[in-house]
Amino acid sequence: MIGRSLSNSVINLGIQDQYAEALNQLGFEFEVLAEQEGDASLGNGGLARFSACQMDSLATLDYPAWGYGLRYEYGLFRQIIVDGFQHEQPDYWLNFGNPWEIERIHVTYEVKFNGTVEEVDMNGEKVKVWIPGETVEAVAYDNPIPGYGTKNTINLRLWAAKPSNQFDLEAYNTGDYINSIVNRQNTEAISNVLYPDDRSHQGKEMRLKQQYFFVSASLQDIIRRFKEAHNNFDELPEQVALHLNDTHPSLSIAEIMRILVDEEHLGWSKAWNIVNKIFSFTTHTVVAEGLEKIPVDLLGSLLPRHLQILYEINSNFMEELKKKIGLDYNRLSRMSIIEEGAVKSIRMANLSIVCSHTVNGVSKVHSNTLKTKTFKDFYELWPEKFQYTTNGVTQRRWIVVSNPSLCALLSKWLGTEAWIRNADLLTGLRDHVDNTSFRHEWKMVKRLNKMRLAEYIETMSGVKVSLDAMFDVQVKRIHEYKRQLLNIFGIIHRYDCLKNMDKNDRRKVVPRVCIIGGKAAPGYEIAKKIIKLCHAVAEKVNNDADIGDLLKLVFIPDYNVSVAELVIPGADLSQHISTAGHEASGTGSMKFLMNGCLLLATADGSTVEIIEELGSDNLFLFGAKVEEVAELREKGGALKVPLQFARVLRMVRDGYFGDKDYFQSLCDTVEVGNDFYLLGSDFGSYLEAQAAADKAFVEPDKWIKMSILSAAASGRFSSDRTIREYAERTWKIDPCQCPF
Ligand code: CRA
Repeated sequence: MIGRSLSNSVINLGIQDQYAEALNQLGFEFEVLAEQEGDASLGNGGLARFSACQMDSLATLDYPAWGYGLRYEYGLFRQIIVDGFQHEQPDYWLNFGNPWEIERIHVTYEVKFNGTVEEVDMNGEKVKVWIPGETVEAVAYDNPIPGYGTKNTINLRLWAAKPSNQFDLEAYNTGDYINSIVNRQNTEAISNVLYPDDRSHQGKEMRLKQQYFFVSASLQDIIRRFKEAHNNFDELPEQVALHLNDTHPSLSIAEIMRILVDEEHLGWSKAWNIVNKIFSFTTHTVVAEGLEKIPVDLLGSLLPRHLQILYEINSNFMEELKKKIGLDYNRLSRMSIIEEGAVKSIRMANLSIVCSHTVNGVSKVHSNTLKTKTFKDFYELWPEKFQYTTNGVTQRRWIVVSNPSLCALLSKWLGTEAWIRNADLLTGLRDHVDNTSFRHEWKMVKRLNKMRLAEYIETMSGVKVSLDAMFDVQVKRIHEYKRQLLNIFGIIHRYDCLKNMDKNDRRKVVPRVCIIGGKAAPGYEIAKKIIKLCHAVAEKVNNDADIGDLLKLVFIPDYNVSVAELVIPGADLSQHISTAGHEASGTGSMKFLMNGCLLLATADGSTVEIIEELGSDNLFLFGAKVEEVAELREKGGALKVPLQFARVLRMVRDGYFGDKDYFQSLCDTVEVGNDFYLLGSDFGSYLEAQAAADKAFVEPDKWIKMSILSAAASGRFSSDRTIREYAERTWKIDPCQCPF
């Protein structure tokens, strides 16, 4: 999820001024031109944007790394809102071409599917031969990723599916010309469209085809590049580290075994020893239900040889496991790569753990959950495999590109631009926090960014907002666990209080602009209802003359990287309010922190580490802790839920915001006894945290200090730190400077 590339590229290349000057001579303004670029949205949410940040850091820190992915014709859908409802439109981002990519027509590989496996005799030995039924061509498109302050530029190689010439041959042989053309179109469909569900991808044939297509092309490419300089596969682990970013590329394991055993004839145990040394794995998911499973039948018909390999890996693993733990059948079945049951499936996470030398979590909390719950059995078997590397974001994109005024201010007061490569230097801001001119300049920068954002809001939604109000933002994918509904209920409560106040009391209230943005997966009904409720409440609140500037609610449509670049610098407060234990890491909070935005958050994911850096006095913390959640859930209907919550729920149920019938099922999800994400039991402390934020906002000096301290604490959350940790601990690679 790269977003736009122009600003980032000229900044990283250090040619910003010359480029702007050259454009000027041609009669263009850089800022205006940069706005014309469309976003590359080839992913869903946090994981995809995190990958883009990792690429920027890999390039900047001179690591010799490549990224691989799919060149989707249609990226993540565009969200439009009609009458408060989300509609999805295709994102045909390649309409006018993509100036950043280089098509490598000579870098193509055949990717095969279907068919049968036969056993043949080769020099007296029985070997398995896969006779595929379908062949597709993968063509490479390279997207250069320039590092900052270095000549190192790394590559993001994306694969597009093209029909293979073999079809023509078949058509010629069989005379079935028309069908062969239709088949050609079907094959191109493999890289057509990105699946828009960001957490579950169970059992879809096209998705499996996409995964294998991506994995097979990438591995053929990696092995070809290895063979250019090496002829002994024993050297592979020394030369190549493969990182599985979640389980989506985990078929690589079966594919590389197939290449080494069937094509390179290394023999199973030799191949297995090599494979074990090259893979590392990061899981980005918390709940066991979110883990990818592929039905055996589906995999077997699409990739028959791979299924055999997976069975063999599993049977060897089970044998080894029995030697270690004995005949504990429950545990053996939990740890097996194959899940028995109504739909027999391959557990991609188990496969990845068994075959990787390192298993990473994305935050401390997440890693503890992995060790004590999700992968407890594996942790007990191989404690040394488990690590955690907290996610990060690149300050080049999230300050330098998106907040140029803050960038200039930081360099001025830190006396150097070195923080752009070394975010730890941001702690130096603490030295100036008591300086009034610094604080004044800081405030002016925030105001400027709020102005930009206010203009955007007015253009997008027609709502005029006051710059004196607190800009309170929640932007991320819409999910029940992220609890946008808690936010909306808080807003309804605020509105209700305002309505019941006399004029004198209203004058004391801190004005708020509540901003919500994010996409719902097209099939996720409840998430779509949350979007609709947000619009229904906005309609009521924004048109209430009693309320005026005291409260506004705006939904920003089509939240993407470019919108984030505008919204984040303009936020005073941002909300990261997932039910504790559900957000593996969260990276949005890190971007807000860097931009001097205060956080209102639960102790979930990376927020726990943010608190370690920032101190709990400098953010507004609330809600149940991870270790309390299970017990609260058990109490269920016996939980004490504040009266205010019941009142808000009643208002929605009674049709105070219209669409009475439509919202009933949404209300059911948070009704006492059914409230899985604990909105009711967290509501009281949520309101307290909101009140504390109001209180701090009326003391501008205090607020600005907290804002400065937030940015000062953000250094640890640079993806440069993340990548350095991966490089040193997981991949064991050194920086490698460009020689010219
Ligand atoms: N949805 C997690 O939920 C995390 C990112 C990146 C997610 C986030 O908490 O910050 O990954 N998980 O690590 C995911 O995509 C497949 O799982 C996410 O973005």
